[in-house]
Amino acid sequence: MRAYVGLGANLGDREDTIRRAVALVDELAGVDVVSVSSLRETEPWGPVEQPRYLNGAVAVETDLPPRELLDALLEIERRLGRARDDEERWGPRTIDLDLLLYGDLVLDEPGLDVPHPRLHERRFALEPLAELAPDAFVPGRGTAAELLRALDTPPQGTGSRADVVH
Ligand code: PH2
Ligand code: MG
Ligand code: MG
Repeated sequence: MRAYVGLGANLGDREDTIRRAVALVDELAGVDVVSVSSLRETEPWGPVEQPRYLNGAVAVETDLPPRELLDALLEIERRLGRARDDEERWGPRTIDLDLLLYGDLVLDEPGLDVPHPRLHERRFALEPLAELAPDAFVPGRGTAAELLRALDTPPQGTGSRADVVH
């Protein structure tokens, strides 16, 4: 199954943490990272004042069912020092791994909402997804490229090449 995982960090050495997260995802049994997007510096979205994020995404090929993939991603967040209990919603984090898409599956279960419920409205998630797979289909909504074009927020990261960390 092809799945897409969003990557975000705005505390500590963001790029190092994201690179380590990608390596750990690739090391998971039953998960291969097949492509990694550029990492973009993005303005924090949401009500909390906080540092800028580095955001990206990876495409994975996986045999794991979605719940097992999600649990493995949460375990990697913990290994990289994230302590969810101490966090505020929408607040800063050392690493955030979000299951954006899992094939064309639609799930609405406790803790497991696929596609990611806010993917279609978030440039920081859609931009790297569209870079990896412009035709990736967000069930019920459209392709990544279409959703990105439909956003009314200005481009981030790609607007200035200096903002894109390759
Ligand atoms: N994640 C959040 C809240 N706000 N803003 C950006 N730009 N990128 C993120 O990954 C992000 C955010 C909490 O999950
Ligand atoms: Mg997130
Ligand atoms: Mg998350």
